Amino acid sequence: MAIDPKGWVWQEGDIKPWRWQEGDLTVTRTTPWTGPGCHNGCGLLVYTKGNEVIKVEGDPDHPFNQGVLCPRCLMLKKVVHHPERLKYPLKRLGKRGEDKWQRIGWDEAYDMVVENVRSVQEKYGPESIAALGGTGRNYTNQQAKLTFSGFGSPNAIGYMLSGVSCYAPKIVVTALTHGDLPAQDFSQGFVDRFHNPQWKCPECIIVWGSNPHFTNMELSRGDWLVQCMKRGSKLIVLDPRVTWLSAKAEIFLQLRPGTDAAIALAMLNVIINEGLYDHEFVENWTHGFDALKERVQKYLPGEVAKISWVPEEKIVGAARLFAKSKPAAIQWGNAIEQQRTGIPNCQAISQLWAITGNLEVPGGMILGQINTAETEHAFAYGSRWGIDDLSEEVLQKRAGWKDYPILKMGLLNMTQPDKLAEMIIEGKPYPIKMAWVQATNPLACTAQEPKKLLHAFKHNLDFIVVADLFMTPTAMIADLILPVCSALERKSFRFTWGIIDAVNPVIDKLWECKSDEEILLELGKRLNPQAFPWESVDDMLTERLKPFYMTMEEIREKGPLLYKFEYEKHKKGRLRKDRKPGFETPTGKVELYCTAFEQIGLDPLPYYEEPPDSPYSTPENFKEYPLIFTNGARSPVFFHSEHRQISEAREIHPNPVTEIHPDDANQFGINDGDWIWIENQRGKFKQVAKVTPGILSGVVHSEHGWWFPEKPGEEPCLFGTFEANPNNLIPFGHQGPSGFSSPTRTQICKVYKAEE
Ligand SMILES: Nc1nc2c(c(=O)[nH]1)N[C@H]1C(S)=C(S)[C@@H](COP(=O)(O)OP(=O)(O)OC[C@H]3O[C@@H](n4cnc5c(=O)[nH]c(N)nc54)[C@H](O)[C@@H]3O)O[C@H]1N2
Ligand SMILES: Nc1nc2c(c(=O)[nH]1)N[C@H]1C(S)=C(S)[C@@H](COP(=O)(O)OP(=O)(O)OC[C@H]3O[C@@H](n4cnc5c(=O)[nH]c(N)nc54)[C@H](O)[C@@H]3O)O[C@H]1N2
Ligand SMILES: [Mo]
Repeated sequence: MAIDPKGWVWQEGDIKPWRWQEGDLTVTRTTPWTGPGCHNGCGLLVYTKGNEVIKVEGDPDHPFNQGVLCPRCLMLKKVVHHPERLKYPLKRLGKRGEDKWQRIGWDEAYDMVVENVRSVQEKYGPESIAALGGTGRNYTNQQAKLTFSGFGSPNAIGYMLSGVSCYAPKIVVTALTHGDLPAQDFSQGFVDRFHNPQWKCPECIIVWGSNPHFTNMELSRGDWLVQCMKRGSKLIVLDPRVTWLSAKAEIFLQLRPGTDAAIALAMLNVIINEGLYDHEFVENWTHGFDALKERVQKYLPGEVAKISWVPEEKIVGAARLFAKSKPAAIQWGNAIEQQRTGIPNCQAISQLWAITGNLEVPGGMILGQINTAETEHAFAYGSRWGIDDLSEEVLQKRAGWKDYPILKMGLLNMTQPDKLAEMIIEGKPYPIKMAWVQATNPLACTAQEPKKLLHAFKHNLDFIVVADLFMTPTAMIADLILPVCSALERKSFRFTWGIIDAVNPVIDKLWECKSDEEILLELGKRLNPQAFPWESVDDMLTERLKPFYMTMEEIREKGPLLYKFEYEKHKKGRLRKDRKPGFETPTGKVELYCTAFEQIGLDPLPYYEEPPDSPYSTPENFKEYPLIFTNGARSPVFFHSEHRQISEAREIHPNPVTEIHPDDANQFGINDGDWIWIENQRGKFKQVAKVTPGILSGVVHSEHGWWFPEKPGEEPCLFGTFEANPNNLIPFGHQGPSGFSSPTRTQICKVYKAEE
């Protein structure tokens, strides 16, 4: 192990060069951040011949993935060289959605953007330009810069998922109560990983609404969890579906979707009332324990069993096993955020690790190196890059700013999606007139009730640009399409959770594609040259690396670098900006009672509330729609709406699948393999039924992100995207009181056989 004075650590000895020759193949070391999409940035060895990718392998020396790859990286060459990649800038001919295009050059494309930006700025003001983005990846901070400095608008990262219910609830809660987002300690702080003598294997891991060996959820990888299981970690799993992990769990809580907060509060009740918490940690390092103790009294395990449909003894057993295991960690997934109680869910679950003294200990939950490195958290949606170019007056026009004080706290520099949707659809409080759509596919994937958005896009917007790798249902209604490079054609860097690594250009750019970085710089220079002073993308990246005290050459040479890691940082003054012991929160402690929430009129303590649509909150409606509807569990071969055109992926996963219990299937006359409609008061969609005892009776689960590249693109078909889209059943406007989280996974529905 080597360490430099700046605090970066790397594997000493045989550092491989970034590129070498093996026979007639060239091997390049890189990381695929992005597209196609994913948040992780694993270490790759890409074998090429000329400008063609021959194969992709995992880099065994990379501390992040240690040679392990998921199916999507193994298919990477198919994505990169796919004949249906967007190849040239395209300008719309005919009506929106007619699928008639003219190939144009980049100069003309940039001119079109500049002309439309100027026109909207003059007629409506710069805030009427919204930049839409999807999940966090390399383009995120670039889009912030383009929107703030280039368009002059505060509306960046318009992530059209109600309540930003991915990652944002976790970021908000942990930023305000812990000072930063902790990860489960699977040894990722050390270059020698599981062999590092400081690390301990968690005795118990709760997997809460997550399926990590399919998803490699943002701060982790599924195979790390498996490594821990091999070393003895016991599992507790909370999921309405049987998963590979739940089948190996010590305790499996097969819950009714949306009741997570009730269970977490009941577990806190058991741990507190039975005195199983860490008295020393609670006394010295937490704020508000007595208030929490009082709050949890009403969440009796027996009562919560009725709400959650999980037997009482499992709730009590899970609380005891977790509290008595030292150390213990929690892998929390996206399911807990896609509920209206996403914020209290995150509070209650994080309090489980806090009061049991599992924070900042080996094998527990560890805070990142981000604060201490005094750099931005690259994964966080909406970076601050360029924000100083906005006046306070313009900033205050950001969608949701006046409604949701959390937006003003600077934790996330992004718009509130439900408010942005209102602006696009209803023009209130002011209209959106131009959409810059980069790395997102709202019609197929993110947007709720997407047909409304389609209508508004077509009729209310003056100009729509889509920057993507592929033609998508959303791109189909654009006025201008910009073809974007894949990760193997770009030069950039990746920084997530303490690892910094080079993204090397493995092959020359294909066709006339440009990287997101090039588009940012070239367009930025045309819009506001002062704010984009760099001569080249290299110059721009060098500037971006300054906070890391790194150069592109250094990163490329030394390979993946980790920021030096240590435990118990709160005792050493390494978590607070003033360098005092404690956590970077208003009270300096882990806030079980969130003082920031109190100040803005939100409940400072966690609570449970029924989902807006449920057997108990809308019993009348439940007679008509008698099943609980959850959705969105990931497939290992797709990333959201991506990879549907890759034949290997479709061979493994040809059609969208809805899981239903045999008892329910029987009752509604459905056989395994039938196409079925899933419907509620807002709409319907069609998927293939998988009749399985692996799902809780009374619950159905559908997949999201489906469209069919093999179907016609022109309207009304739009690659069949509305046929199979669960978002037809899910509303905008049901977000939580903080503006964050939404009841995406907690709807009700009925099912019946489709006619054909
Ligand atoms: N292969 C692949 N990997 C991905 C992605 C992808 O599209 N494909 N997407 C990435 C992104 S952006 C995200 S956010 C992550 C998500 O990653 P994860 O959170 O790990 O996984 P999900 O598959 O979204 O959901 C996990 C489980 O939640 C369960 N679930 C459904 N409703 C509830 C509920 O109410 N309560 C509880 N406790 N569980 C429930 C589902 O049955 C499912 O098994 O994955 C990331 N990784
Ligand atoms: N019903 C339901 N809906 C959901 C979910 C659910 O669980 N249920 N999950 C939600 C969640 S958590 C998320 S994060 C969203 C994800 O939503 P999105 O981020 O929109 O999903 P993707 O399909 O990954 O990406 C959209 C497009 O980005 C392009 N792309 C990928 N990488 C790049 C890049 O580097 N640059 C550029 N310019 N383009 C790129 C892809 O080709 C693709 O067409 O979906 C959400 N939608
Ligand atoms: Mo996500």
